[in-house]
Order: sequence, then structure tokens, then C-alpha cells
Amino acid sequence: MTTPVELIERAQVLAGSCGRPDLAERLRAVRQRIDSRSVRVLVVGEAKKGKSSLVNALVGAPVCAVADDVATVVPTVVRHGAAPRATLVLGDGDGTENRVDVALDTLAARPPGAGAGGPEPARVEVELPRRVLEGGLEIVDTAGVGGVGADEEAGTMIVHASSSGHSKRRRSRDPSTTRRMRTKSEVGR
Ligand SMILES: Nc1nc2c(ncn2[C@@H]2O[C@H](COP(=O)(O)OP(=O)(O)O)[C@@H](O)[C@H]2O)c(=O)[nH]1
Ligand SMILES: [Mg+2]
Repeated sequence: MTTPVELIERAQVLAGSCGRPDLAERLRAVRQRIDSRSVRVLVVGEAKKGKSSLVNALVGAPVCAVADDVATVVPTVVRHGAAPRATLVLGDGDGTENRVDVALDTLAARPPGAGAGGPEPARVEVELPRRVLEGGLEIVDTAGVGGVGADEEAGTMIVHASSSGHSKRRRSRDPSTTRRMRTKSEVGR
């Protein structure tokens, strides 16, 4: 019987031969998630609902920017590490990544931005020595769903997720958004 991993590998080959490196990259990420022992939980929802505040509260550190306007531009992945550190991951769109160390205490004040003409920031990775993260839990603060480009970003991140949690405060979500997000959660399982 064909296993899911074999199916993914076949699909990767097909995506490559059909000139779809973007699809091949997403399948590679899915394959990586299957192999990984960590559990990645996404915090997903509309902008300004308290997602970043929730992540900061869970890990006990201001590692995600919080603001009255839209502050989260790229996702922040928070996982366990022996010492606190933050890395900005820059991607050029074809799967190549550059990693740049950033000072942890700058993350709360301003989200990392793109250098002039340089590669776009893909995500921030934060490591913290926290007991809650020790077992392999990774918490991802995402940009708000519903803004320009944000749906695409959340959809891409859900491919990397083991689970997703919705942050909902003050305003109720319209039914079409709820349906869309439920579909994305199912894709992430
Ligand atoms: N009243 C209230 N405001 C909150 C709470 N959590 C966050 N906020 C505020 O809501 C705004 C948006 O928060 P943020 O965490 O950046 O939301 P995000 O865009 O969903 O990540 C900020 O001004 C926060 O101070 C809460 O529990 N209660
Ligand atoms: Mg935010």
C-alpha cells in the first residue's frame, strides 16, 4: 500500500517536472513537518485581536510586536532553546533562505522589515529557555487574516502547522472568513 510520505514524494517529483517549484517547496515543507517531532501551533485571526499579546503572555516575554495598528508583518515562530536568541529569516522566493541574528529586545518595538532591494523577510525565529516549550511545542504568531497578502501568508504557514488556534476579540468574524479558516485548519492537520 502507498504511504502518505510516498504520495508526497511522488507529488514533489511531479511538481518539479511540471515547472511548479512553489508547489514542490510547499510539499517539501509538509514532508519536513511529518518528519519533525515538534508540535507547531499557529495563532491565527484578524489583525488587532490580541494574537501577539497572547503569544507574548504564553512565553512570558515581549517577543512579538503589539500595537493599536497592524504590527505583525511576518510570522514569529517561538520554540525552546538553551539561551534566548532571535533570527530573522530572509527568503528570495525560490526556497533559498538567509539567516540574520537580531537583538531580542528590538522585536517588541518594531517588526523586522526588508532591506532596500534585498530579500523579503519570511519569518522571525525566536528561541527561549521556557519549560512550556521544552517538549517540542512551537507557537507561531501570524499576521492578521483578511489584510492584503495576509491570507496567503497564513495559508502558507498552516502548511507548516500541526494545529492552529484562533484569536477572537471584540468583533465577531463574518461567516465566510470562519469557513475559510476552518478549511485551512483542516489542511494543516
Ligand atoms: N482590551 C484588551 N486589549 C488587548 C488585549 N490584548 C491585546 N490588546 C490590545 O489590542 C491591540 C492589538 O494587540 P495585538 O496583540 O498587537 O493584536 P494582533 O494584531 O492580533 O497581534 C493592542 O493595542 C493591545 O494592547 C486584551 O486582552 N484586552
Ligand atoms: Mg500581531
